[in-house]
Amino acid sequence: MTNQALTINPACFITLEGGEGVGKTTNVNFITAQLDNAGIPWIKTREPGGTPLAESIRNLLLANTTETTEAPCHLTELLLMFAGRAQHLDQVIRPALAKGIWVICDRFTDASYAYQGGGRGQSEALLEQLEQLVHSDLQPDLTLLLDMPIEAASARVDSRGQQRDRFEQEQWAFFQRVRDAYLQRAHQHPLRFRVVDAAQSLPQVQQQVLEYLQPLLDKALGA
Ligand code: Z5A
Repeated sequence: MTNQALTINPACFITLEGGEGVGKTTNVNFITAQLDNAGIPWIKTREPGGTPLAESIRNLLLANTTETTEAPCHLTELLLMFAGRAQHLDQVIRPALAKGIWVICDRFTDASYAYQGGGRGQSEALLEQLEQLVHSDLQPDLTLLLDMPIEAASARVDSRGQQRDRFEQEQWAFFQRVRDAYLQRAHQHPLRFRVVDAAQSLPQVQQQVLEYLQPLLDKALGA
């Protein structure tokens, strides 16, 4: 368990995490609206993806496999996640932060700990090595973990009526391990993580998100 103080940079790097359908994208948009209200410059981005090359890697990672296509092995999947991340950091995240622009990112390295670590069983030591290699000097200022039971989140995904991607086709035991790994990450990094009860109504979720965002806004605005 680490217990470093929450670092507040001039521009903040905020990540949203959680399983499928918990409301990450919805709340990224809610946060950017709050930043607009406060007159704070921002970009929103996502992982895997965030640059043209990293989006190509995303397509490889999410594509459903058929009889004629090859599924990435677990190590390939992990390395592709970090390859895209290295590109995303270099082309988008670091340049924006350097210019004082806040970065709101839909998933980041905690997702690799949850999915490739918890879900696929890759070792924490390997994940830590890759994290060190790719961004030893940079961590999110705030990570909002949207947490809710997997059955209810899955129903939200189904209600969209879209085809499920390669990850979304996994079994419930996989998603339960992912959820458990996320909660363990939050427990290990209590000053960076804030856990939001994503099963609440959207106004209630957003009230909690705002409560966790407010200290960063106050700091930025000198309140
Ligand atoms: N992945 C990985 O394995 N390793 C990594 O390192 C990274 C990612 C970075 C793609 O992620 C996959 O990549 C992901 C893990 C893997 N796979 N899975 N599963 P993604 O982020 O693109 O995919 P996703 O997690 O499936 O996102 P999503 O389906 O778009 O869900 P979301 O963004 O969390 O939810 P949403 O679109 O905001 O909301 C879902 C619906 O619920 C929508 O209709 C909303 O209007 C509704 N909603 C939202 N909040 C509420 C509340 N509070 N009440 C009621 N309804 C709500």
